[in-house]
Amino acid sequence: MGYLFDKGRFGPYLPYDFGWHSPPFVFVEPCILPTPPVWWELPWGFLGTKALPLFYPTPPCDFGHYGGGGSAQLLAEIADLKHINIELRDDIADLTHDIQVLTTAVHDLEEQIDDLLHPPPPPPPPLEPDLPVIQLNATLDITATKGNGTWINGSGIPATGVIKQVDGHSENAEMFTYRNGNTIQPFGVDQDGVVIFHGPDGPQVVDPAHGVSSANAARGAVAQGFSFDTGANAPGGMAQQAFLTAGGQEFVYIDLDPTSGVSNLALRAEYDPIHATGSSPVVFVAADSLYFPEGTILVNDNAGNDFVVQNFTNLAFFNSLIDHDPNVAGVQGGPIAPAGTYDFETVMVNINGQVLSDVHSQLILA
Ligand SMILES: [Ca+2]
Ligand SMILES: [Ca+2]
Repeated sequence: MGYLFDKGRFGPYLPYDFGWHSPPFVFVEPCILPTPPVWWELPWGFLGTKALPLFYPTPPCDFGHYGGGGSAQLLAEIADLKHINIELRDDIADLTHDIQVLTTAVHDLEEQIDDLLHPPPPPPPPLEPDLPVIQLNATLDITATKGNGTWINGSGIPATGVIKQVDGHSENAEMFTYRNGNTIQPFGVDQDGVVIFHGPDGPQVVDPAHGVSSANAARGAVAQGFSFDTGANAPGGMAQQAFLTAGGQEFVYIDLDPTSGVSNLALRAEYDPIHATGSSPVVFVAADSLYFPEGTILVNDNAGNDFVVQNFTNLAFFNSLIDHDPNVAGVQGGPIAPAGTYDFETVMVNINGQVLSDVHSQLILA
């Protein structure tokens, strides 16, 4: 299909050769032909399989100034003679419309080609399930205390100054202290939500500035506490026995790698009143076989009650597992609680396997 414009308003001028050998033309006689003429090259594939170049006038231009009725008849006769399909159009509005249709079609095709050449990127991975906000300088739920503002564990450890996440009746809390001394407040929280603590390396020494009145060469200067409560915001919740035997899980990950790398001793809670020696019926066993055979009971003196299990751990307990010289292959021994960076993470998983909370801290000893 080619479009010719005439109807007495466009002049009798025909482009040379008029497309018998070259593609069909849309021809508009301008009052003043641009020099050189303006050609609009439309791509192949529209209006059949032929290219469609256009003359177009330089506005303003009086189309009505030219032509005569004879030109339309002439064009029709030529078209008939040459067996080409020509549609005579009336006015420039038709041409504008046609160009708009073509432009839209070209744009659509360009978008399709672009989609083929540049497929969209794969969708992002699913987001982590939303975890409760990490609360800093928080206080243990009263069910995880002796009722007098202290942890159930130990004697007189304040229930304030913990970090924790709470989901319904579950509370997952951690605390760092100068052992037998003051609570340590976080240095900061990194972009991944890891709460950073600073403390002294080496054994517990007399440190009045931090409330430590006695030394203990067999313990690191910093103690790491954790508390799992399945009956917070009472009444309600599940007893530890019901929670753990129904598939609920509680994990403690104790990093024993002094470097910025992580090598966790993974502990998993088990309801085990036979082996538990503290006020909690829960013990912690090796959750994997990295350091001990999986299932080995490692911590059985936990404090707590029917709903709570809590304890304080210390890097001195695991000193034989710590590689004091990362520059030499194998594990080299050395003094307790060596300077370094130790992650500490506590995780609660509900009976349906969904993570309830994940409190992740990092203790930097120097
Ligand atoms: Ca580390
Ligand atoms: Ca080493």
